[in-house]
Amino acid sequence: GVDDGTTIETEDEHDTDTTDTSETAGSPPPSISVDEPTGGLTAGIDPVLREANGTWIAWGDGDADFEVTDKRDCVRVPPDDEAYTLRRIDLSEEAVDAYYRGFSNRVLWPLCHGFAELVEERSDDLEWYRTVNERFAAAVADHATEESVVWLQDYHFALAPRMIRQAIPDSASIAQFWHIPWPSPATFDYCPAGEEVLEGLLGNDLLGFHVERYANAFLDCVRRFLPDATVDHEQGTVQYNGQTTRVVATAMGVDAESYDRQARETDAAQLLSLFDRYDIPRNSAIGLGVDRLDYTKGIPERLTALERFFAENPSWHGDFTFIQKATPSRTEIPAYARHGDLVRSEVDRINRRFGTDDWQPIVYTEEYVEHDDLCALYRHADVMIVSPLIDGMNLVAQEYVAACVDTDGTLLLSDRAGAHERLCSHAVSIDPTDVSGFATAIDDALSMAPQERTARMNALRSSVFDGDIHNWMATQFDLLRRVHDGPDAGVES
Ligand code: ADQ
Repeated sequence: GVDDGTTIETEDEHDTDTTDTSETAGSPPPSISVDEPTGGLTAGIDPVLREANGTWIAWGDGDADFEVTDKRDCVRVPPDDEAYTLRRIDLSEEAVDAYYRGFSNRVLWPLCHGFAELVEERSDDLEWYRTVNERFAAAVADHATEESVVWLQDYHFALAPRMIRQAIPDSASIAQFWHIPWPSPATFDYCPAGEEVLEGLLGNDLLGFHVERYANAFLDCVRRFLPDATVDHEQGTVQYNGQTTRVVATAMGVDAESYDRQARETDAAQLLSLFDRYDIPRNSAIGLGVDRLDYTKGIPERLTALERFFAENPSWHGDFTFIQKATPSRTEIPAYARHGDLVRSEVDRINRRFGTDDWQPIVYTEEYVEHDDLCALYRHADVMIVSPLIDGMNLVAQEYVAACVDTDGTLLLSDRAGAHERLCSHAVSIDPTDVSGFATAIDDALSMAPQERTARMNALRSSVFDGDIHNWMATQFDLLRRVHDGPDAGVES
């Protein structure tokens, strides 16, 4: 585990509130209720925080969040077992728009995913990104001691590590995990203030990516854009401005046991009520997609492949239904709004083409799915389709495997997801842009012999359980301790 002095700083996926607090007038402490958010980062980090018993510094824009921050108070969460401290940073709407919906998600997100044509530079966004990074760095400095471990999450804090390094004792350690891909130098060349971004990240002792190719791309960018840095590709180190940064690949996993346990608790009645809710014929085989509504997730390509599959396989009409759960995300950004419209109109078009009075080939819903319903769907889906055009890792693929307790489902997985490196040998690999190969893979998955399906799923389950979230966390802290204290440092358990 991690000692109590740990300071963990992160950003919460903004699409749903992480924590909803409401205060009874004049009677602290406030009562707090928690909604589980949608987004891989928070889904992954909450169990880490519970184990670490640290301080989570995050921002929020809900009224209730302001009540907490107005008191300049930290709260212990979650309310039922007070496992860690939450410190909220209040950001104005202008700051959120420029920092989060601006530089983070109109510049860094598309750029890191190789969508340079979707980068939108607006005049004040970069300055706000700097300001918010400074505010977080100052908050970390408030909490940090000589022994602190500061752990930053993701692309919203590219500048903060260097600022934190200057503000806290030298003996404290700083690490960051970058949850999304890192682009090639040719693409990174389009990054406004690219050198500043690289310099910011080189304030870390340890910088983690999901897979080697992103770590290598980062080193390539440092070599190209910071000529004064010394890059050792073999050791994965950069020396710059008197600081050494170790750059590593450590693939993130999920809390596999909890998905397994929750899936085993689902019963046939729960599944039937889901079938009834979505008007699915009771004998239909089920395909499933679960994604944020993001242009990187390959949902239109998946719909095109399904259309081809239904066109070529009329015998499956009425006997196979595809459920697509899509969670609206970053909807104020035009590229996301356009993408949402495209997905919805494609679903309508395909349903009009093949649907009958009793059956729709695609059940599309944007509603939030409760965790137990999600696990019921994962458990009973015959085919899970995860088809991103590019994805740092993709946790949905791993959640499905962990919840597939009857070992009778098949995972179709894009060869462009980070998760593919871990799961490719026993998932059915697809190229999401190859319509014909993708449609054939859907047919193959539905027709696969039960023994093969089970053998593949058992192998997938071993990988997902071996590399779960606890393993990822232990690896991060083990590496950080070694980087910070030298290779002979002991590892606390
Ligand atoms: P995301 O892009 O958010 O994460 P992903 O890893 O698939 O993508 O995680 C999504 C999470 O949201 C999953 O835990 C899933 O269960 C949940 N979710 C999605 N839609 C839902 C719905 N309709 N109802 C309920 N839950 C839903 C980013 C990177 C990924 C990387 C993660 C973690 O883009 O590549 O895997 O961070 O590093």
